[in-house]
Amino acid sequence: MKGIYLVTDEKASLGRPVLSVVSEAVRAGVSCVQLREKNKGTNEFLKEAAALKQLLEPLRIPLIINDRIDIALAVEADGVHIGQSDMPYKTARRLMGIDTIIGLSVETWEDVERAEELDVDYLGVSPIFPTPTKTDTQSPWGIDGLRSIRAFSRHPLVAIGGLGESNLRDVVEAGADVIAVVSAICSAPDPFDASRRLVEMFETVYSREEKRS
Ligand code: TZP
Ligand code: MG
Repeated sequence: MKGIYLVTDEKASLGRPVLSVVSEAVRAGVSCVQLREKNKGTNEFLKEAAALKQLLEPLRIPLIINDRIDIALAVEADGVHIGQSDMPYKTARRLMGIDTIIGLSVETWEDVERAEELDVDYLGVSPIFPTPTKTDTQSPWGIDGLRSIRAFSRHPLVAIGGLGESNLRDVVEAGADVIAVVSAICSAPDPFDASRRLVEMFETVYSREEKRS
């Protein structure tokens, strides 16, 4: 697992439909898409998930659903992303099956330690920096926190929160395998161009890191 991971947010998309932002981003090479809907009813969420599944499946880009295992199962999404107060990992795994992706947010060091016992597919290191996109968070990990998690954890790390072109290099160098963004793509004047620049920058920095290790 590596690359740029788009997390959707209709509110942050400057009036554009989520589907159009996602299609531009995948055309530019993002590796993974998470549908995150905080304000929609189940029916609308389900329709959006089905539309994204139709777009992403032929491209072999994983579709991850935030929080809602029922929606993920209904559209046969590739996985779910759960937070510490969502359905517990083991229950989510039992419902989703072994071949799906389950990502878990870690917001405290205790979360990181507990996750070591779980066969999650990645940790969402949340948030790296403070971000207006999500304000109900614990204190940010910062680059040093991310580095400590990298040294301790056996799991792939997806960094999220306040990330974009200006800090991508530092975050990858500190050990992130994946850079997750909302506003850097959803709120960009041109989501294709913004995604392209992030993807290219990621590839340059990550391949340098791989050579080093
Ligand atoms: N989880 C932790 S921070 C965050 C989420 C969903 C929002 C990230 O948004 P942005 O705009 O990329 O900072
Ligand atoms: Mg959640």
